[in-house]
Amino acid sequence: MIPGQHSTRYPRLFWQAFSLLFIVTATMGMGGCGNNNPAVSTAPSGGPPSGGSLSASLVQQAYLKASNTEAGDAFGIAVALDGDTLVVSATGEDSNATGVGGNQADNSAVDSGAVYVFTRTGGVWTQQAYLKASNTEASDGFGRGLALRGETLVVGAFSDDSNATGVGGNQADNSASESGAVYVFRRTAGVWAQENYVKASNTEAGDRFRLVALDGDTLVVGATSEDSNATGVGGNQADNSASASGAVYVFQ
Ligand SMILES: [Ca+2]
Ligand SMILES: [Ca+2]
Ligand SMILES: [Ca+2]
Ligand SMILES: [Ca+2]
Repeated sequence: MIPGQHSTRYPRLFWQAFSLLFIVTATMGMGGCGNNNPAVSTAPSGGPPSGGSLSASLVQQAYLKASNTEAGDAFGIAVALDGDTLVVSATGEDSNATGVGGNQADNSAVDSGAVYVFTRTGGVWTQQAYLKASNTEASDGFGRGLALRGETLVVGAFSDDSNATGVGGNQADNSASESGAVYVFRRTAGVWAQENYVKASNTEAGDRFRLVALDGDTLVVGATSEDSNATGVGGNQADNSASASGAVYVFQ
């Protein structure tokens, strides 16, 4: 998959020339365009910035690769950072493993995708975990969305194909091609485990439910190819007359 090229910058004069209302509208429109905008999936997870101390004399601290580097894996297509924990995804990774710590050497599930967790101790980064979906299959693109807050990690897979809706549905179904899914992982005493499998409330083929943001007890998921013509909050989810208009789902 080739990341989108949508710019997130406008000339200063643009901002000065239009009203606040128009700016808000334009910003919402940008967030919904394209299926593979890395700026969306890798944006900060929300809430007040925890940084602000970035040195003016930046130096590179580390050069990171996957534990099972191979051609075409696309390691780094999305990244998320919280404190001394860094997560990196590789949507082109090909192992058929499921869950945490599986067989990284397998290549039988092409482009299923993987997520790698790194931690930093005393300025030194090491890989802590190798994560796969609980229902790994070829072309699922696990890792297209990433958000990390404390001990909770959420991962979007843009091409998961289950027709399930809501939380904890049937992961084995494949009747809704590229509907997308989100996986919630939690770390306890340094050990990662999958906690939830999340789908949209109106799952349908091609919706690409997979871009995530996380803050506190709230999870937000974007599906840029959802097709309802509804407007605002709580509209008709069953409509399909506005192709790829996009939708956002909030979970708590
Ligand atoms: Ca691949
Ligand atoms: Ca591989
Ligand atoms: Ca599947
Ligand atoms: Ca629909």
